[in-house]
Amino acid sequence: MFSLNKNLPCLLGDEFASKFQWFPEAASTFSQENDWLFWLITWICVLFFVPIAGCLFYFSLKYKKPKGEKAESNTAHNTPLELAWSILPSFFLVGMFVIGAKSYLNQRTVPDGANDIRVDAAMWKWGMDYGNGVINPELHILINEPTKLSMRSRDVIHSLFIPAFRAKKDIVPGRYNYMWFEAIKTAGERVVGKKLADAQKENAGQVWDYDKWQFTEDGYRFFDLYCTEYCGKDHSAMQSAVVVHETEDDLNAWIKKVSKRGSEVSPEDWGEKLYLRRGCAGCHTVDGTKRVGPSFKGTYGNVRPLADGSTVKADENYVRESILYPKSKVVAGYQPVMPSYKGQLSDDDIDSIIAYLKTLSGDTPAAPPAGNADTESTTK
Ligand code: HEC
Ligand SMILES: [Cu+2]
Repeated sequence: MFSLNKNLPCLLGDEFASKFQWFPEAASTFSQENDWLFWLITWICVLFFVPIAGCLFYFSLKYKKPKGEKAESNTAHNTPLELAWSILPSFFLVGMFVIGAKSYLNQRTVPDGANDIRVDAAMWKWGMDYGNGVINPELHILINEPTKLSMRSRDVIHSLFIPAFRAKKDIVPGRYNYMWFEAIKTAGERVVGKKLADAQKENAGQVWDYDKWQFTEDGYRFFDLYCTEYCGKDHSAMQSAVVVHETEDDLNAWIKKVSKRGSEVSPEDWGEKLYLRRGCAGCHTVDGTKRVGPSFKGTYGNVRPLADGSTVKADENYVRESILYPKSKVVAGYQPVMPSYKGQLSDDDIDSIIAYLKTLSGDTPAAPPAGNADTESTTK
């Protein structure tokens, strides 16, 4: 297969790009290829534009007629000249097309043996599936190995874009779409120790603020991941992080850590983590304000009015049913838009969410679980 010389200088491109930050960091094999081609085309355009525009100006001044004088017709024809300026540039055009097409085909053809991660896109959250029911909004991959994403949407068209990888693909409901890439560098040194602990403490009980901290909840530096297909009200919030791991052990350790509640984590804390990580927070608040769905404050143990006019007491079974079969009992005043989490949350996960909801109901004061979520051990 055709491959561009990765070491070819980007003409003046690299210089410019790093100086003006036109492009985000180049962190995948595609980045080098795409940027190289981009600058090649740009400079070919400049090469033609400058002399043509220069001649245009020069001649329009040189042959300017005094006012009032009639313009003469000039039908003189120069065949060699016309052939030359038609045929020569077409070599450039065909060249650009061939390089572009080859690189496009390369980016569309997933190599055999790529690590496969399933991606579940929904309004307005990402779920990256690492197998065995481990689903997390962050994308964690291995360096120098091709990763394939098998993507599906539950509702409308989304699009997954990782600028640093120059990789992007639409996700259309009703079918699987695929993309692949190979990361060539990590996003930087992992944050450990006090800085991480402070951030975790300050951020406790909220959806992790990637913009503010510039590292993930576990201290990893990351590349941005966006949805680039306008998909509704909270489209702009549909962003996540890509973490490139240097070793398989490190990646597996992370997967293990997010996979299930360790014995040292209480169900209430785990329930809160799931509430933040699994997209519930996008539709449900815990402070009493309505969002797309009702707030969880005071839900548990109270009587819920349903859309069909009946009522139900919010006990364990009701919450469980609401999570697994959201459409079977719809709360009055809300649209039945909640996605089902069947097959995505384990029984222990659901128990933990119920335990968390109990802490938010009226009788037990909703004390913020201050500082006890810091079980993260920072190895490395
Ligand atoms: C896309 C928005 C959305 C997401 C994401 C979502 N929900 Fe919902 N949820 C709703 C809506 C809307 C309702 C009210 C209508 C209904 O009952 O289906 C609801 C109702 C509920 C109820 C019943 C609440 C009540 O007041 O009686 C529970 C419990 C619940 N959701 C739990 C969850 C959990 C747990 C998660 C995350 C794992 C979650 N939801 C994610 C939209 C969402
Ligand atoms: Cu989207």
